[in-house]
Amino acid sequence: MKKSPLQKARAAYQPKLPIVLTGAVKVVEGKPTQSVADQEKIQQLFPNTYGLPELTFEKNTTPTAGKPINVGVILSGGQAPGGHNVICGLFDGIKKIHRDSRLFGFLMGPGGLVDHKYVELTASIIDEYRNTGGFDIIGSGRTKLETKEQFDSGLVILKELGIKALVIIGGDDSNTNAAVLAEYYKSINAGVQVIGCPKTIDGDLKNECIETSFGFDTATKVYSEVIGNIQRDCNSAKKYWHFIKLMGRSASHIALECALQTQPNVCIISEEVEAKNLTLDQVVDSIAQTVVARANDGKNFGIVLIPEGLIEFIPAIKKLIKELNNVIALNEKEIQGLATEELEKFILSHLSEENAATIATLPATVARQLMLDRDPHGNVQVSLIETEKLLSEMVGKRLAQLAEQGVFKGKFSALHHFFGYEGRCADPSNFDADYCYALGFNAACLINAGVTGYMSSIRNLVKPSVQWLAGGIPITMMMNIEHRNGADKPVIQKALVRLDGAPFKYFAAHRDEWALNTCYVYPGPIQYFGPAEICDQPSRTLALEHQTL
Ligand code: FBP
Repeated sequence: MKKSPLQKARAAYQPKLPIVLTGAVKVVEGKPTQSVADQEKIQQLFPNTYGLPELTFEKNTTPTAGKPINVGVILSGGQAPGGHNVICGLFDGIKKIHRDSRLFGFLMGPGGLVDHKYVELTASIIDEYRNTGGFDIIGSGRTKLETKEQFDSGLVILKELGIKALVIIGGDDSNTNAAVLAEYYKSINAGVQVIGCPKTIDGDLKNECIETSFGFDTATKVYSEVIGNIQRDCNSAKKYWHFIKLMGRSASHIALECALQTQPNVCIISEEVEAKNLTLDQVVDSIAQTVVARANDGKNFGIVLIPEGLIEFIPAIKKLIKELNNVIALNEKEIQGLATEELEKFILSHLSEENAATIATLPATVARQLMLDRDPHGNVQVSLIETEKLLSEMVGKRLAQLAEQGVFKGKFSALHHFFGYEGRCADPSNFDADYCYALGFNAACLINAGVTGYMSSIRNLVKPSVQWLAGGIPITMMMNIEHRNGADKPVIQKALVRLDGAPFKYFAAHRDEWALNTCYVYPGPIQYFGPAEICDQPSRTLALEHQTL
């Protein structure tokens, strides 16, 4: 395989392992744990894996001889930079336990376990993927591991390969499923441990014990580089407003982090829109006001960052989507085979007055997308909605009204961008390369400790990586009960942007200045080689949350 010069240099990078994991480790047990909410119900659902203690690894002065162990690994959900290093760390970790240990990768996500599709990951394969982006070593998928049939089918291949532990690298849903699988295998004495690893560029799998999910650091650095480049262009030509949508299915962590890194004129935070019960018109008005204020100062250009999930956080649209889903689900037979126009008419005639009024305020293309574009489960495909175009179109209309009233005397010309896939498979930053390698290596230590239902946890992340702390957190500790698809389910609590958290507070304290003045910061590309202050810095979110800024 042909490699670029950077790829070759990067292959030689040796991730910096926390000192505590560099020799023999001993396990220190903390106090028994409780789930974040709904303790009784979660305990009932996880009788074998509830209440386990937090684990911390410390250096052991007396090394113990390990036995060979066969381990399986799965990549689940959207790609995130550093996934390969989790697998490399896991491989090196189990080889350190015993050189005859073996690692099997299940192909294309959890479906590979159910369908018995796998590959043995040997040293020569692993070495090709060290410090690289992507999930292509074994592929990823979104099959949900939920049913007893799937668990039993998986167990057949695990037994056949002599696998004693399975590592699931995924987001909140995949780790929820890992906990359910761990509980089931424990309840039937299957002899298979299950360990989770926190992955997602969205940054919404975090809590007191998991400081960040991997991939967030690299993805936001990539997006911030490109936003910075656009800001330079914008400040050079001084003639465009750039509307930039940023990935992140639900939470706005990515948009917020990019705003902290680049200081744009506007950044919408979905969680704030919801908390303030803002309408779409109010969001549009606030952007239009910034455009007017800048125009009054002779600046007919600017940058607006928009989180991908915004539309679902606008309370009125949330209500509308809920009713649309119901109308479609309850009238399945009636609407089957209807031509587009008839279908639109049918849906509109079944909406409440309030929701009909909301849909009437939306541009026709968006209203149609909300009514007609459905996923296989019948849900609105919100991620397909071009929010960046929707907002700029509405801002344009508002400015035209303001121009008629003589309030807006400037020019408004908008360009649109969506950054998501560009960052998900980038070569991991040094932070993610080190963090992921440590997560994988640490997962091997948890396997060696004989535990199940734990998530690999590496903490103290704002410190240099050698000082990081390592251990395991019972997954049930992160769970609560949520009502999903008509039923109460135990799930890992999703971490949304906290309006009382330090990253949002910093942003809120500076945004007025960033709106009117041009305070752009140009982060430039990720640097892999050079001084630590350029190459090894964690995200601003992490630094602010742990007060090192
Ligand atoms: P995960 O939650 O699985 O990590 O995926 C995150 C994400 O990148 C979201 O930001 C985005 O909305 C979604 O995946 C896109 O999904 P797909 O890869 O299926 O297009």
